[in-house]
Amino acid sequence: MLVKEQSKALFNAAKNLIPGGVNSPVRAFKAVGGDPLFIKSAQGPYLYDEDGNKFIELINSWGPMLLGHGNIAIENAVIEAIKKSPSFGAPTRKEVEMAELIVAMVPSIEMVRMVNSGTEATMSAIRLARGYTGLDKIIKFEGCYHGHGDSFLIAAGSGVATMGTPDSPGVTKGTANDTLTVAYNDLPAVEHTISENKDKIAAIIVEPVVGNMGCVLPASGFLEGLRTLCDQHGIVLIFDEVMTGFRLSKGGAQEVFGVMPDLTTLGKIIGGGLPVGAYGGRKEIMSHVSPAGPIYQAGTLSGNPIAMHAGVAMLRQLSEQPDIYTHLENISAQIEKGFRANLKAIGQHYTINRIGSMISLFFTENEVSDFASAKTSDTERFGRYFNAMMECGVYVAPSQFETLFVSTAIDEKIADEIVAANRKALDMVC
Ligand code: KE4
Repeated sequence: MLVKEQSKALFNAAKNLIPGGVNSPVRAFKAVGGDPLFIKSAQGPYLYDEDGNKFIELINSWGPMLLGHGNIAIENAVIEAIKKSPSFGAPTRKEVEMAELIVAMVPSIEMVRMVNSGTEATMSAIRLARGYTGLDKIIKFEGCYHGHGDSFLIAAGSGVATMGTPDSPGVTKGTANDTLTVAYNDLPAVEHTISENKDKIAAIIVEPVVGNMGCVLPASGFLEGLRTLCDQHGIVLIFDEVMTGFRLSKGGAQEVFGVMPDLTTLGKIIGGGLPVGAYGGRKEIMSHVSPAGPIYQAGTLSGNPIAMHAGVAMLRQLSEQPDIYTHLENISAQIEKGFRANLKAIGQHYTINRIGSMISLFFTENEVSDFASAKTSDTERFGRYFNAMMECGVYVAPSQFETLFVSTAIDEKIADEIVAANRKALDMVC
């Protein structure tokens, strides 16, 4: 059994000071049971908690740590930057470098604005789409998460597609009325929703590969179909690549699938572990953003020098070392193969979805192609699996509806250790 005394004491103290004892809900382990571990440090593929426990980790801080922990180029960049003072609130050379890199790497981006989180990026992109089109409604997909902006905290109503209902107290009915929610991969339902809301829809926002219901891939033709519908109806197509950007390829999902959105939102990897988000796209749309245009958006620490130094150091490595993605594909394929062999060995037919270094093991035998099918997973058994993997020294995401991320710090030997832990944990819970 893991020793958790220090984490327990810290969690008890934290709960009196911070809502739920954490600064982001998923960290509280509510979906899997047990108390969260407080992490002290990390190096390469390993996390070390306050009780000295060591874990191979497959969370990558929910995506950013694509190159593992302790990347020297990023560390040196941050040290260089901090000696010049952390922040000026004025434009800097590094922001121009960052914008040049993003425009060079992400195929559809001609102009980009830096913000401080994925949520800020998606909130801003929606406001821009609404301001640019003069229309109010947006379409999102059930099970896709775009941060905690009011427009996105909307549950799907009953039926194929309907007015959303607030998914959180504090979100107004008015806001919910402007968000239409449709099942992922259901192109006919998108078409139906557009026809039911003629000339009212400003944008469709989608995770081109979903990470937030577990890993779910777009059906063949789905993204292309969204592009066609947006062209036909003058709707702004927004790819939320906060998770897939720079992970699935240096040009993200849009490069992998060859479908170009009008706007792209970015986060996570873009900051190399520091708080950074961005939104960008066609110059014709982006030029409407203040102060170039009338659509307001601002931020005290947007383009922060420390974060820009870290982000540029991250993106330069991804841009200049394409073998990073070959390594991620090979190691992730090895892990998937091992997981499939383990399931076969124990006579389980659970579903595994994977693309590049995004993997999900769903505790259901159904194909998982949308939120309804993802929710057929046995989340109670997943919770026991999560805790069994921790006991076996592997830290996976504390929710069935999250994705595992492989970093370049994981080599073949460590991948074998992950597969061995998976087999032990499956034997313990199945
Ligand atoms: P942030 O505001 O958390 O930086 O980004 C929001 C966001 C936007 N779009 C996508 C596709 C995202 O995955 C996210 C955030 N992802 C979650 C993990 N599923 C962050 C973890 C957390 O909430 O603590």
